[in-house]
Amino acid sequence: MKLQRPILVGGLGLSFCLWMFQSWHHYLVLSGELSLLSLLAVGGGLWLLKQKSTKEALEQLDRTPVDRATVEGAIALAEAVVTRLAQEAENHIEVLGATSLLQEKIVQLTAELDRKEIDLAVTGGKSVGKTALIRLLKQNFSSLQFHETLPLFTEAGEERDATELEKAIASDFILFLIDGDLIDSEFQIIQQIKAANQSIMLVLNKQDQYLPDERLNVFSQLKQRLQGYVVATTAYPLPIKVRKHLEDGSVQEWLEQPAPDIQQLTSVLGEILLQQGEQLVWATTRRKALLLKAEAKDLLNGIRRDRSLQSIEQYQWIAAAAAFANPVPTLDILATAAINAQMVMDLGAIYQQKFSLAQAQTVAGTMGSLMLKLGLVELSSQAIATILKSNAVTFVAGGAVQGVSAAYLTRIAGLTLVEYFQQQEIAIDSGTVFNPEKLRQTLLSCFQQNQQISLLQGFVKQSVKRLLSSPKPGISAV
Ligand SMILES: Nc1nc2c(ncn2[C@@H]2O[C@H](COP(=O)(O)OP(=O)(O)O)[C@@H](O)[C@H]2O)c(=O)[nH]1
Ligand SMILES: [Mg+2]
Repeated sequence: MKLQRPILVGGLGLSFCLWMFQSWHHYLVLSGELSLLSLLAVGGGLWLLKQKSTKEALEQLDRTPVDRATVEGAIALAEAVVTRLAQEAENHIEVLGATSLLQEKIVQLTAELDRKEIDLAVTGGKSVGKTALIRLLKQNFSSLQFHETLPLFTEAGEERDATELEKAIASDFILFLIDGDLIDSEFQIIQQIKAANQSIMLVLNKQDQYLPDERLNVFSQLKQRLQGYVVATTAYPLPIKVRKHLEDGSVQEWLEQPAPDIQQLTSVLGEILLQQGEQLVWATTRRKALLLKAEAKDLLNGIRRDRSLQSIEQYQWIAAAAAFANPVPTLDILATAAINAQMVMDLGAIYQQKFSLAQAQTVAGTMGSLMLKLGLVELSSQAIATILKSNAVTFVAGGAVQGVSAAYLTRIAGLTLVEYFQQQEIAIDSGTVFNPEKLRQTLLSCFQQNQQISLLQGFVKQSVKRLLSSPKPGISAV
């Protein structure tokens, strides 16, 4: 049995003796100056092998280490996207406010790198001892800023939990309190915090409420479920009844308030702040930079999507009119009109991805043959033909199926490109590599999204109206 973390010893229960027996070898090697006697003399709340535990705590923080250069890189990237946004937002009044706010935040980020105070969030369920623990910690750590979140897992619901979690993740370090075994919802939250690359320490409070054997049990369970670090505390022990038998045979009773015990926590926390305080601040700054970049990218994508949709509409009606005026077998639609290399270039330009005409033709060709291979052309022409018939628009002359299909496939191609470009990292200096496999996946999911009968019906109606109102031979109809 290998000791992964210190074991809380509250007395000499059976499990403790077993543990002693099984790990005697480990014990002799590790505990150096500790004599067996001093071990036997320990009372409740004492931790063994403290030195090792602190070292492990630092190793087990389970956070990708962040250095200053990495954070500066993240800020620079966010700044580039915000700058781009500011350029493209010029004619979009609706995002101007948000854009200038992001610009201000970018400036603040650089200053954040040298922040000295550390923000510590204390979170967990209701009445687990958050307030009591903070009161004690304040006496030990004057340079820390404490934030107690509202209690999680209450009737207030998951939405509030999410908000509180977001606040906690915005801090530099999280203490997550529990006062019993870890339940599933708590485990989920801890996983979310780790996924956000935020540092967390699990604090098992109210140790005074456990029997020694129970403590070990709870601990070994936690040990199995978590890779992060766990400490145990008693922030506000219940009073103990003391009874004294006097010589005259009478009995005196009174309540005594035991001292709290958060020593394990303070020593590990102290070590972490000393060794990693700067890194914690950098990690927070990096998270903020990533968030900022994502926000800016969202806004930018919104603007670009609007422009793209306008462009796609134009090309789709051009294709429709051409196919309507000059009907060809549906399978030839692609070859003649549907996927226009010029549209690829236009959309690419909106997303700062420059294509030469030859490249754009390759992309258009790839999409066309993909659509054929995946059976999208046949599927959609059949569906469109069925809708046209069932809507009794029989008066529509031959070519309607071709016209609507051409429009539809052009639209799918355009939406696919938009989706594809959006998923690319915002290209700051262009030069992105074309990824046909990604394009194939995007095409499929776009097709599926736009294949619902109700959507298609709407599209067919709109197209027919458009085709009938456009003067033949239509190319000028746009
Ligand atoms: N027995 C015991 N009770 C505790 C301990 N810590 C806090 N409490 C009690 O738990 C209750 C809730 O504590 P509080 O700090 O307000 O919890 P919060 O809701 O998480 O802020 C109070 O009655 C505290 O006295 C502890 O270590 N042992
Ligand atoms: Mg409280």
